[in-house]
Amino acid sequence: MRTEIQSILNKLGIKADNAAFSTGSVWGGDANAKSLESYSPVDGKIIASAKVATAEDYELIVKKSQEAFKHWRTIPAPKRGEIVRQFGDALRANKDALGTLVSYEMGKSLQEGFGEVQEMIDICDFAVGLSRQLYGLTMHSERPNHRMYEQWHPLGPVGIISAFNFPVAVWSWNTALALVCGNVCIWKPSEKTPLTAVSCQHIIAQVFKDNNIPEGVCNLIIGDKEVGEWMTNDVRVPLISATGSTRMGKAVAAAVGARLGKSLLELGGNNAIIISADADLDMSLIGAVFGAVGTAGQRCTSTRRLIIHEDVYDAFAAKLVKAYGQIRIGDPLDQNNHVGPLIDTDAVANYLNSIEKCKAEGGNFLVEGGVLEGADYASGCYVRPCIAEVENDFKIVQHETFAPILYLIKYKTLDEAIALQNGVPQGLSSAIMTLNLREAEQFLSSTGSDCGIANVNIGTSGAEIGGAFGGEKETGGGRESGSDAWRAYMRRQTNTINYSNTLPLAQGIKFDL
Ligand code: UN1
Repeated sequence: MRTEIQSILNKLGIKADNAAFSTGSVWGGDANAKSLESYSPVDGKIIASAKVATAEDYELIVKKSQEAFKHWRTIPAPKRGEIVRQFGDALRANKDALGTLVSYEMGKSLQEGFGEVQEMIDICDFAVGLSRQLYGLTMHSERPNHRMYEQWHPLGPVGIISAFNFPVAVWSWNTALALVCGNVCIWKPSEKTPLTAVSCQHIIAQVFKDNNIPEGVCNLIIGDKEVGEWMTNDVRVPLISATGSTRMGKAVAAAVGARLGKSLLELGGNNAIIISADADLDMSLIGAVFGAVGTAGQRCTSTRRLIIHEDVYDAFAAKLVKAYGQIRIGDPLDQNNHVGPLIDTDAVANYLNSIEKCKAEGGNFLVEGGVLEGADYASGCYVRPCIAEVENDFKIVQHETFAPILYLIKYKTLDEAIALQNGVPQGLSSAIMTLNLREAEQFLSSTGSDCGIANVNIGTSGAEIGGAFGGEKETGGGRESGSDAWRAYMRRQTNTINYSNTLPLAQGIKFDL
């Protein structure tokens, strides 16, 4: 392991990185359970190994969390917010260390690793304010001397299933909101990024300990698909918030739906930017290239398609090809590089397979893909971002490939462009680049983009935490992070109070004894 990473682990106080679960300060697991290894895609080395949780471990976690919930929900929301504020401060103190570890374990550029931790800090700040704003409405009762209002109560243990691509930020979006709402959390991180999860658990557990909060409020459980299935099938976990592929989300929705639980799904995207004839092409270039190659195309918000007006198509395609020639691929911890590796060699195989399929369907590659070879790329996970001219209805274009493959599609009219943009099964993020007000407003209207996120003169990725994050159709319909996404983490209760000295019935019904 690199020495800088070892010193980061020391700084984060990680000693028990082989444990299968943590309820706070206590780490545990069956020593004979099978291990899960965390490989860095940066150099292919094993960074750590973690035990996989057993069914007994899981039981213990759920029981602890139920116990902790009884106490946590009684702490006033602003006091819970104060603890989240301290968590945000702990993240500030550890931003460099955690951001570097994210970059090393997941492979995103160091800048994006720091950005990910910044998102965590931002959501903590948001949640602190929110802890004084968990508003319900008041209504006028139809009966005299009656008062009607609604209030929001916590749900209980919230199951958080997160993906490798944002190994820590998406957990924190869920956790910060769930905590101020009075819930406790059980986190199953991606099996590809257990070490960053262990680090976060160390950081947050210390905050709880410093505040004398009994353990079990934030729990970590490491494991594979089976652990996720225990959670999704468990009536004791009223809400499952899951981030990942559409295939995974359908399984989660079916299992949680079968027990009438709540699920919050943030699944695949197939995000497009429309580049209008009235676009600022230089600005569009930055949005398109960052959107397509940032995080090596492994964001759910990554730009996968560019829908370009025929009048600017050739000029913009030429700019793109030139820009792709300048992209530096390599060690993401070296800030001179723009693009790091894919998460693992399976992802590389998937990338190559998608390129083959695209060619078989008639895709014309303006920038060829391929796997980089040589000592600097020994992990076998470094690939070239590529660009192909395609038709929107190619099967491969309809599918989300989690890799830096950018598809170009030509259009004539804005109606056609919007139909193309909407003409995929997914509905997460979308954008239009235009200086034409009419075009921008049409794109944002009810006949425009069908996505959860629709931007003007901004790319598809890099959303701020203040807005609700998520999308429609196969993206799953969930909303996390800002705006009123907190409501998903609470149950609503309507209260009607009679302070009169009679008991009138609603709807004017007479019932005299
Ligand atoms: C994800 O890829 O799952 O909007 C989350 C963005 C980031 C979050 C992405 N703020 O690109």
